[in-house]
Amino acid sequence: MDVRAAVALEAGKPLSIETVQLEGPKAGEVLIEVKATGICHTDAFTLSGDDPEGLFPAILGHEGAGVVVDVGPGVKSVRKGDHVIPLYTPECRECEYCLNPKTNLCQAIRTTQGKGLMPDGTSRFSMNGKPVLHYMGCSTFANFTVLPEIAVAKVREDAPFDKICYIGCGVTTGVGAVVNTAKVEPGSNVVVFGLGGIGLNVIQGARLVGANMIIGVDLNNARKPLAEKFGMTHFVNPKEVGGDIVAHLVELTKGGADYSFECIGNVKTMRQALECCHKGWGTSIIIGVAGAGQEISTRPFQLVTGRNWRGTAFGGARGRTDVPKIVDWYMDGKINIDDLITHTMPLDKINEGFDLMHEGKSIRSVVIY
Ligand code: NAD
Ligand code: AHE
Ligand code: ZN
Repeated sequence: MDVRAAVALEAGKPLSIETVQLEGPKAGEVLIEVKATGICHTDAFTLSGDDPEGLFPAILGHEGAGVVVDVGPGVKSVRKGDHVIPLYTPECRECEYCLNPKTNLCQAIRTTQGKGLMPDGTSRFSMNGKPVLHYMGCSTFANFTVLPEIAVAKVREDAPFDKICYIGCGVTTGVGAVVNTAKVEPGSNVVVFGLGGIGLNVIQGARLVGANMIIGVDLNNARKPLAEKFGMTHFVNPKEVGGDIVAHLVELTKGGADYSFECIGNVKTMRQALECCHKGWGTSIIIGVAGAGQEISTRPFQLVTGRNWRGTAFGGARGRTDVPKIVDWYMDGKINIDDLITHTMPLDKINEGFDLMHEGKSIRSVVIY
């Protein structure tokens, strides 16, 4: 079938709105009509050419919501008409990783997914007779897409697509990093580096679990009012701190953060996030994705003296199990998504969504099909 897609033809160029061809679902796959998709910083990261796994031409987008319109042979867990959220971290419930409670990183299809292909090693998308690659197993910058059934979470039908699409990445990543990965205890002091689409969800997760101080760090002062609305108690702009940001944060927390979260993707702020943690027990969680060739560093003494350095993907969530629950949290008013969706646009204006992100004017832009 013909579908409308924003195609990443090459690194560093705007997306190109094209009609591409999409094959129907094969065994174990489902065809989804995508109703809405968020634009995450990771899409911009891959489009920039900094992603070692970035391949072109590809259809980016991994933060969507839609409806199942067809299923391939053998599909059992969803059927036509189901409302679903695509999962870039699938949940097969059978692999060594799914059977280990210590991780959410299902590896059932990771190898082909990283090559922009479906599990059978081929692409369902093509343009002018040539294959166009999938992205993170989702490719939500197309109005229809095909996914393996293990990579969709069935969600309730009264939830609005243009809001719950954000649960496909940003909301789950931020809130999940607090709840699943760090397991932040009530009364903890928390520092969040980067108050964008991920960091603000870390902040609302920290408030949800009853954190004490919630310190937000960002170069953009315009982030302050919204972050306060989501639970931030103190704001720090590193440009306005006279001197060392780490020393400033350690003083503010009277000894260091119990938990810090890096939500930028900058290896320098990753080091600051670790080093502002409390001696003896502080834990820093890396969420930000850094470009090819970047490496983190610190004095090993920081770890010898009890700080912990960890990372998280998709907030430690097991998508088919946890995503429907997060949709319930939203529908029950436990978490706020609406105020983070600052802009909406049709597909043919998607490049404006990337511009707004780079200019620091948006938190989340959502494309509505
Ligand atoms: P965003 O662009 O919305 O937000 C980034 C924020 O960081 C902005 O507010 C910006 O002003 C601030 N910032 C930039 N440089 C800074 C600096 N040096 N000091 C302080 N603040 C600075 O991006 P996002 O969508 O929130 O994504 C954040 C990061 O998380 C990206 O690297 C993205 O790729 C990554 N990410 C990771 C996962 C995961 O599963 N691990 C999931 C989603 C996104
Ligand atoms: N491909 C990159 C890494 C990108 C990355 O770390 N992706 C996160 C999700 S970011 C969502 O916005 C992730 O889930 N990672 C785990 C995985 O298996 O990809 C690189 O550096 O090669
Ligand atoms: Zn994302």
